Amino acid sequence: MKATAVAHPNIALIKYWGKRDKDLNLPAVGSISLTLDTIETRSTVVFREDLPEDRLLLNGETASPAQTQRVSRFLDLIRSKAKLDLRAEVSSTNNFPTGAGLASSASAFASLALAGSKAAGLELPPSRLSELARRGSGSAARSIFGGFVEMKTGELSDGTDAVAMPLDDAKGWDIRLVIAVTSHSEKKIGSTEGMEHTARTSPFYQHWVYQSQQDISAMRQAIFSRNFQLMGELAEYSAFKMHAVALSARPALLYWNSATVDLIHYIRNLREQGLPAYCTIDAGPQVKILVREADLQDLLEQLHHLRAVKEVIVTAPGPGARLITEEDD
Ligand code: 2P0
Repeated sequence: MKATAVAHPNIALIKYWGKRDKDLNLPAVGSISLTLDTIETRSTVVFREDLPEDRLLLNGETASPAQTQRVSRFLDLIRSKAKLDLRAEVSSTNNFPTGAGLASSASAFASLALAGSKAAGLELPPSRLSELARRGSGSAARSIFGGFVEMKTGELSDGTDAVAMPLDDAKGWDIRLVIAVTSHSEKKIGSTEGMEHTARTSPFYQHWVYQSQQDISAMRQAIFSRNFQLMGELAEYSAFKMHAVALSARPALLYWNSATVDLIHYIRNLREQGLPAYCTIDAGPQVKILVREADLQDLLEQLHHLRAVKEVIVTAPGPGARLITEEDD
C-alpha cells in the first residue's frame, strides 16, 4: 500500500482569488494556468497497519502539527473513498523554496492526491483526481494536468464539476516562465485567509468575481491562437487586478516587497526597449516573468545585474502529475 507521485507547480495566468464554498473548497472564479517543468514535489504515501496516527515528513523533517493535520484531513477523504482504516506515513520533498509564493501547495496536493489514492488502491480518472486535489488546495486541481489548464468554478453544490481540464499542451510553443525570487521568507498571510478577508472586506470583490469570466474567455483565445503578446498582457492585467482587490481589503493585503515593485518597473522598461516580457505575481513577493525562448538570454543578463533578485529559476511548460515506479528512480 505504497505509491510515489511527482507533480509540478503551476502559475495562474488568470488568477483564482475567492471561494464560493469553504468546506468543499469551491472557487468563486475560474482560472487558467501554466504547469511548469524543472520544479517539482515528490510525495510518497504508505498506509501501514502499525501506525497510531498519520505522519508527515516535509523535505526530510517532521512537519508541524498544523501541516500534519492538514494532510491528515486530506487523507481522510481518500480513506473514506477507499473504505480504508489505516494511518499513513507521508514524505513530501520540494526541489524549490516552500511557502514563498511558488505554489508549493499546488504541487504538494496534486502529488498527494495521486500517490495517496493509488496507495489506497483507488484508480481515479484525471477529473476525479483534480476534484480530490482541489480539496487540499484550489490551485492543486490544476497541477494534475500539464501545459495550459483551465479550472472551472462549476455550478453543482457537491463540487463534482469544479475541476480543472487541459486546454493546450503548449508543445511547440517556445514560452519560458522565469521566476525571480526576491525573498526566501514564508509569507505572513496564506492564500485561504487572504481570499476570505478580501471577500469579506473589499468593496471591489463582487466586481472581480463578475468580470472573471470575460478574462477566462479572452485568455482561452490568446492560448488557442498562440498570441504571446495578448497572453502576456492578459496575464499582467489579471495579476494586477487580483492584487488591486487584495489591496482594497481592510486592512489591505500587500504581498509585495520593494524589490517586487522595482522588478515590475524594470520589466515595463524592458518592454519599452523592445524586449517582450510580462510579469505575474501570486500571494507572495516573487515576480514571474513570461518571455519567449529567443529573448530568454537577454532577460537573464538583465536580471543578473539586479541586486533585488536573490535567485532566478527558469522553467518551461511542464507535464501533469504522474506516478513514479521504482524503475524510474
Ligand atoms: C492562483 N493563488 O490562481 C492564485 C493566485 C495565489 C494567487 O491559487 O485556499 O493555496 O488552498 O484553495 O490554492 C493559491 O491558493 O488556495 C492560489 P486554497 P491555494 O494560483
